[in-house]
Amino acid sequence: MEQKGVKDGTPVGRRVVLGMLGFGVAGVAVGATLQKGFNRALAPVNQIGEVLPGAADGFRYYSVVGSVRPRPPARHKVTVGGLVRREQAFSMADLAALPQTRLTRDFQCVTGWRVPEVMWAGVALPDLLDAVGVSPRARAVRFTSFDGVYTESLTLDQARRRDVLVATQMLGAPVTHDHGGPVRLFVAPMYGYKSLKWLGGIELTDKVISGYWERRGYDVDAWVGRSNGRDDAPT
Ligand SMILES: Nc1nc2c(c(=O)[nH]1)N[C@H]1C(S)=C(S)[C@@H](COP(=O)(O)O)O[C@H]1N2
Ligand SMILES: [Mo]
Repeated sequence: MEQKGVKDGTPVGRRVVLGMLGFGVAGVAVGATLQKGFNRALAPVNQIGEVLPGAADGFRYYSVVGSVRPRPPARHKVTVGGLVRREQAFSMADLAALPQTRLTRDFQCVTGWRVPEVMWAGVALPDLLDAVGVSPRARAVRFTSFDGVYTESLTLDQARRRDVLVATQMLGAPVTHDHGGPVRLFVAPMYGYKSLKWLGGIELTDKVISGYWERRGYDVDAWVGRSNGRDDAPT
C-alpha cells in the first residue's frame, strides 16, 4: 500500500484522496488547518481492516502484507539480541518457563475501533529483558515481525513497563495466527499499531528506530488518550 506522509504526522494515501473527493473537496489546495481536520477524520481509511468471517471477537484483521505464512509454535523462536549481555532465542517452552503476567485491558486502534477488556497473558517485556541482560549502552528496543515488513519500537523506559507484554495468549487462548501468533507484542498503554503481530525478533538499540507506521507519519509515542504523547509521557 502506498502512503505519503503529510504535514501533521498522519499518513495520507490514495484512499484518503478518494475519501476527500467524497467529502466534496477536490483534494488540492486544502489549507493547513482543514488538512489537519481531514487527516483526523479520515484516519480510518489509512489502514485496511477486515472483520474476518466467523470472528466475533471485535477485532479487525490488520496486515500490511498480503498473507503471512503461519509458524508452527513448536518451531517458532523469538530472538533477543543487539545490545544485550547474552543473545538468546526463546522457544515457546522457554517463554512459558519465564514468569507469566496477565493483563485485562482495552485494545484501541488509532483508527477508532476498540475492543474492551481483552485478556492477555505472556512474559512482561522487562522480565524478558532481564533474562538476557541489557547492555548499559541500550536506549531503545526494536521489534521485527516474521511477516518480513512490519517493525515497531519503544524507548527502553517504555519497554520496562510491566504492562508491555510478549504475549502468547489473547482472549483466553493461544494467540491465533490471524492475531499475530504464536507470539505478538501487546503494548497496553499505546495505540494498537505498537502491538506488533508475528513477533520474530527483539533488538536492543542505542536509539529509537521508527517503525512501519511511524515512517508513514504516526507518532512514535502512541499513548492512548493523549493528543500529544511527546511531553509528559510516563515511564
Ligand atoms: N505485523 C503486523 N503487526 C501489526 C499490524 C500489521 O499490519 N502487521 N497492524 C497493527 C495495528 S494498526 C493494529 S490496530 C493491530 C491489529 O491487531 P489485529 O489484527 O489482531 O486486530 O495490530 C498491529 N500490529
Ligand atoms: Mo491500528
